Amino acid sequence: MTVRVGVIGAGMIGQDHIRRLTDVVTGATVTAVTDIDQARAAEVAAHVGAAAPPTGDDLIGSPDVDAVLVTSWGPTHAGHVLTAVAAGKPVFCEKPLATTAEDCLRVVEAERARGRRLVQVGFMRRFDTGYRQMKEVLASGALGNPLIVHCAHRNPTVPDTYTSRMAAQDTAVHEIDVLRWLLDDEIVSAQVIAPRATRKRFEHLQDPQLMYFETANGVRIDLEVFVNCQYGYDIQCETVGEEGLVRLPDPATVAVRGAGRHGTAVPQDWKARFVDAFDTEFREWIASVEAGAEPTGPSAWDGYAATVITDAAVRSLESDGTVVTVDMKPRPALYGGTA
Ligand code: NAD
Ligand code: ISE
Repeated sequence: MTVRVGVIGAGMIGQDHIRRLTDVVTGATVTAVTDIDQARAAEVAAHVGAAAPPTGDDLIGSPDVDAVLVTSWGPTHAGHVLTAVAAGKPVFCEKPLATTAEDCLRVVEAERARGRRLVQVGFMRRFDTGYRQMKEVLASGALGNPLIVHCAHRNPTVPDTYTSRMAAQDTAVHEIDVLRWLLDDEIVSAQVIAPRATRKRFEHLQDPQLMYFETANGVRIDLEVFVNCQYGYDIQCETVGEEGLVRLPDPATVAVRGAGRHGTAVPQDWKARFVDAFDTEFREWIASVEAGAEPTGPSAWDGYAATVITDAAVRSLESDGTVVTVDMKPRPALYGGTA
């Protein structure tokens, strides 16, 4: 069976995922594309021979759409996801699942009411080979209990629309998700400290930020978020255990010797750094839809958890670095919990 996907939001990542579903992933075809910018939707749809229905509701209701991909702006995600769940269609939602914890919980409740998972959230790092190898090492027990995690998330620059809150909401949210999964543990508190600010930033922005998280098992995480670091897109992660440590590899590139130097290139953006992870993410999502199975990737509950934890980080930043307790509801049985 070929899975017929309808895409809501034909912007930057929407177009990239349409290319991926069309040219990279087998077993999928894009049959509909919609955007509030209808001219853009028509152009992108025509490129892949898809229809361009006027609204997200029309797209979700179309008999030519088996599964829905939401790549519109964050505040619109929850509405489209709820409509897709109500229609009983699998839905892949780019991060964030919703911009408020309340809206995330509405999605969780909608899935619980149907008695099955239909939603996958676009935290692609769980599909990165390096993170998967780290998880295997940690799960094997070879390093004993994990104790400390050191991370960095650096972007070369950000536009002036990027705000200090987005360091947690848009950027650190990827570490928040991947570390919950990597450690199989829950984050219970957040603290954000503002070090000396770089001069290479827009005046309104606190950059870099140092974030500290504690897990239920007492693991301490430090995360440097530096979004105007100038030199590249650089993701670092090292977990220290009782009997050793495991470190995320840098992406493999050739080493060049010349002009008196020896080195490898640093990726310049997240698209290049995580291209393989995105491809794997969509291959596995399409395979689950094709099989009529529940998705195996990040769930609506993971989307809720990420939003609650980023809310705590934002509250800490805005209260001069107070340690903020994460106020998370008990995890329902549908997502492996007991509630
Ligand atoms: P973008 O602005 O380039 O594209 C969004 C598109 O959605 C625009 O064309 C806009 O007109 C359209 N749109 C907005 N509301 C709509 C609605 N209700 N119905 C239909 N179309 C609508 O933004 P982007 O950079 O492509 O980001 C989109 C989403 O993807 C964001 O939530 C962002 O956080 C997420 N994202 C995820 C990653 C990742 O690493 N996983 C990376 C970048 C962006
Ligand atoms: C962006 O929104 C993303 O989602 C990228 O994956 C992330 O690494 C980047 O820092 C964000 O700005």
